[in-house]
Amino acid sequence: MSQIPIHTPLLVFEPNNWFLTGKEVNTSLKTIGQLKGVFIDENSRIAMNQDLPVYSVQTFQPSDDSAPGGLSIGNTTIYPGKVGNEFFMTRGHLHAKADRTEFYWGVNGNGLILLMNNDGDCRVEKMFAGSIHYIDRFHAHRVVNTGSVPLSFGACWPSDAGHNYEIIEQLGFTTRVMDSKHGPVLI
Ligand code: S6P
Ligand code: ZN
Repeated sequence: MSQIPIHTPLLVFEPNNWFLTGKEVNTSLKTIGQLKGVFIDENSRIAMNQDLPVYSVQTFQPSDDSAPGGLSIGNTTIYPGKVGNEFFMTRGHLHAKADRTEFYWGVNGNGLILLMNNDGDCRVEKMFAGSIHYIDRFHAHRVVNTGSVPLSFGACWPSDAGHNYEIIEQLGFTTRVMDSKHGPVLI
């Protein structure tokens, strides 16, 4: 009989609820109350239930190693909903080390990913179960749920990338995704 042990994997991606399970998975929730200034219609946001979940983020960083060469993986689920006419979305960020790249892949639902370069030009791609998105160096990234079911997507990025949210708070994205009687529109 073989002496070589067979281990269980570090992580499991649950296909039924799109959740990562594993010992050191970190899970956090962003609620309406935590997203001040993110949506264009701040009065509508203030009038909503502040505890309403907008998106959940799960991340796993192997052995807490943020040295160059390490990778992190995560899963984000954006619930369906709107603030005013603007669809629920992530805050969006540039990496603190802005030359770090990332992959996103769609797992469930429908939406759009916004990829904005240093000049403020936005590339918009459709996101759906099976779609794969390359986030190039120096590109801020945000995902918008334009559908009526949760939009879930996976992500894999260099562990030393970090997050720069301040730049988005100051400058915002040049493209927003609003609902209209003809469906989602970019403004
Ligand atoms: C990390 C990666 C994702 C996002 C997550 C939430 O580099 O891009 O894990 O952190 O989708 O988005 P945000 O913009 O609120 O961090
Ligand atoms: Zn990122």
